Amino acid sequence: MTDLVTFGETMALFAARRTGPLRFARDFDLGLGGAESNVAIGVARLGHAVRWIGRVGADEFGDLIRSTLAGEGVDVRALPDEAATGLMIKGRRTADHIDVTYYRQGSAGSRLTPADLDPELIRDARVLHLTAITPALSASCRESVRHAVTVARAAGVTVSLDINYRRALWPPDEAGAWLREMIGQVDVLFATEAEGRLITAAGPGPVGGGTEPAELARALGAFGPRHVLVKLGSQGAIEWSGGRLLRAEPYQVTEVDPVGAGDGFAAGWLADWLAGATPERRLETACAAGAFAVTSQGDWESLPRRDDLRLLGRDGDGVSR
Ligand code: KDG
Repeated sequence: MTDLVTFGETMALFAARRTGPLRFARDFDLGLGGAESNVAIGVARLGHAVRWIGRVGADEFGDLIRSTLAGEGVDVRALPDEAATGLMIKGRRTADHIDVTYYRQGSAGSRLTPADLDPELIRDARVLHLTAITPALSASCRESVRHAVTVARAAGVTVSLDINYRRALWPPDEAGAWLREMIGQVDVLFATEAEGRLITAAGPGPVGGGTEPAELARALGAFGPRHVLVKLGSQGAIEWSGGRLLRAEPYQVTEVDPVGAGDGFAAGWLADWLAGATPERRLETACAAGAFAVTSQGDWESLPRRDDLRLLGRDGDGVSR
């Protein structure tokens, strides 16, 4: 049995080393990024059996994705496609601002279809983890999400959704409408405040969402999810579960690259949910994993293993001997 199954697009990622306009970047680090595969790596590092499904091109980048995920202990189902692997470019316009550009239209990853998702692979898992990036990629990707959720729900598999809103891929009203259609079928919802408001502001619904994060979390819970996680950045995070509100403070770390923090958070929470940790512990682990994610270049490279979690102790002196 797999603990968690996920699918989506993973791209080759070129990250500029130099700060300034991208056209002057000269040197790039080559890696990979994909919200779902970032979570897969994070959950695998925290000790669980994870499977990732997606399409990749018959190119060097497809091989990079296959071998990197396998090296991280993820069971990779990378289906070969005639289209090229998508690309993501990270420029550092200033030391504090990263510009992400995608070259993913018609990419291998966007050509995933429901037929690529063997129902047995979904039924075999305890959690199906999704993001709302996938439905924004193509009609067949949107259908694939619907198919996977139907299979998961019929089999009693817990459905997790991280909104991960990408303005470059679809406008807010379209994303909001899709999310409102979907949210009633989701057990665990991850959102930033702005993402949560895509749902509560998108039309008539159970409640308005209010201005306070706690009110927003409750409002999102009224749509159906059993667990609602609202990420508050420098304010930490809150969780609304079973009528109970939990709050966690952020960990103070030096931020090098903020991309991937949300995936780290989701990975930490899901790993501890799978491990049967207390609600307080899993929210702490989520915050810690999210904090680790920003401590180095790359969307997932600095995600923690179990042993690393203690390094962020709130009262440590920053040295291991
Ligand atoms: O959360 C980080 C991801 O966004 C990144 O790794 C790539 O999936 C990606 C996307 O669409 O931005």
